[in-house]
Amino acid sequence: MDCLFCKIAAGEIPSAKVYEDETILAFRDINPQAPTHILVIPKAHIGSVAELTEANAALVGHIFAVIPEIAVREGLTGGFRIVSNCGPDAGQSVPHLHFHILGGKELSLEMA
Ligand code: DGP
Repeated sequence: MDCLFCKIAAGEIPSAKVYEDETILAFRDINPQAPTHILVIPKAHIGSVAELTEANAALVGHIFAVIPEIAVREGLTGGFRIVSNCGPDAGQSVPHLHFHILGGKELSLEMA
């Protein structure tokens, strides 16, 4: 499949990795919106949150168990935000499920 994040997951396109295991990868966003801006993706292709089902519960749980570890390692003591844009109205630009970790400054509360 011609998917940018599948290629990053496979190591075919380089990325600044911050965490990797058998099922997920975290790497720095190429266009950071905050001092710390990391993307967490499953290695297997899932298009977005809209495609998640109960079958993905363990994977999503794993992602959300690793996110706090990354936050500690990145020194995000003041907090952080998790964002997952889903579909065109949300501005999703890469159609492979990803969770943004944003932190390192006081973030704007603007939501829309
Ligand atoms: P979204 O707009 O929510 O689909 O987020 C996609 C993010 O992916 C966006 O913040 C920029 C980032 N991105 C796009 N291409 C690359 C890339 O080749 N490498 C990295 N590290 N990040 C990328």
